[in-house]
Amino acid sequence: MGKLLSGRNILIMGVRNKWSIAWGIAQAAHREGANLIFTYLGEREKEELKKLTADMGTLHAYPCDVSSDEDIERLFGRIKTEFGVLHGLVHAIAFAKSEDLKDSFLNTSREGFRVAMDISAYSMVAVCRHAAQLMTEGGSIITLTYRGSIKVMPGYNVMGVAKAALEASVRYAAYELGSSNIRVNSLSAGPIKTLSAKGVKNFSDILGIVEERSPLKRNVTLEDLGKTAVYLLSDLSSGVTGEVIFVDSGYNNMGL
Ligand code: NAD
Ligand code: IMJ
Repeated sequence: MGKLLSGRNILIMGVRNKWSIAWGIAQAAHREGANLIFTYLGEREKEELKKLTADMGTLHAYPCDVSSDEDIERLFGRIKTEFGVLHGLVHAIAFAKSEDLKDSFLNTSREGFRVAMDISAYSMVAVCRHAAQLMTEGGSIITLTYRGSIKVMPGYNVMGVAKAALEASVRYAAYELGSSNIRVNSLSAGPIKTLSAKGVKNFSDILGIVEERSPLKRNVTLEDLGKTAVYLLSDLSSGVTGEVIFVDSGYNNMGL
């Protein structure tokens, strides 16, 4: 079989370092022949991207803070000028204030709730709208979610609410973009030790529970996520849209 993503322009948002899920997906898409375009949040992430992509050829990377409408508009303007067409988009971005990811969910402030929803859910709606304009040959958009959207994970708190909004946004976006042959899906990852999981209380216990109780008896890897992302970004998933695909060693199916 030929490479699954050759000739496809794919925008990857959310690489922070080599542990980032977005980086796992970027590597898998690169192996399948995709032309990768990256966004980064700040200078530190830009330097990290330069190092990570050193053997991938020319780096196409643009700054984008998704809390800024101007950044988002500028980003897609530049992609339109430099690439014309977009075939894929990976949204792997989430943020909540650290004080809202511990202790009491009910103590979430109005501002903390707004920030989590803005960066972790609304940003997907905004980038879908802009990306769709450039997906003139059809396309595939994916985002990353977590089972804390449907079940209570102590400490995940306002992020669980934001992920529920994100998953619902995926369904509405999929409905609107279907007639343009643009598919929108989310990939629900099991726990992975990234910077976004650092500092989570009892994280190694959580990893241990998945290893012990999941059908596959192991935790998922960046490669597992990368391969499913390739499936969702490629024509292999041509009939799939609006879905939440679990890549969690099957853990979500367990009752006990
Ligand atoms: P990560 O920290 O490597 O990635 C998070 C990214 O969000 C970073 O690149 C950061 O720069 C970016 N970001 C934060 N605020 C931003 C803003 N205002 N504008 C632009 N970018 C911004 O961690 P990760 O675990 O790879 O997270 C990627 C996605 O995967 C997130 O949506 C997360 O919720 C999801 N996820 C993670 C896990 C896990 O266990 N690590 C499990 C399921 C889902
Ligand atoms: C995050 C918090 C609490 C419990 C958690 C997580 N569990 C897992 C995560 C069990 C797996 C990681 N995850 C799925 C996330 O979506 C993380 C998002 C996140 C993490 C941070 C940490 C640093 C910070 N803000 C954050 N915002 C979002 O300041």
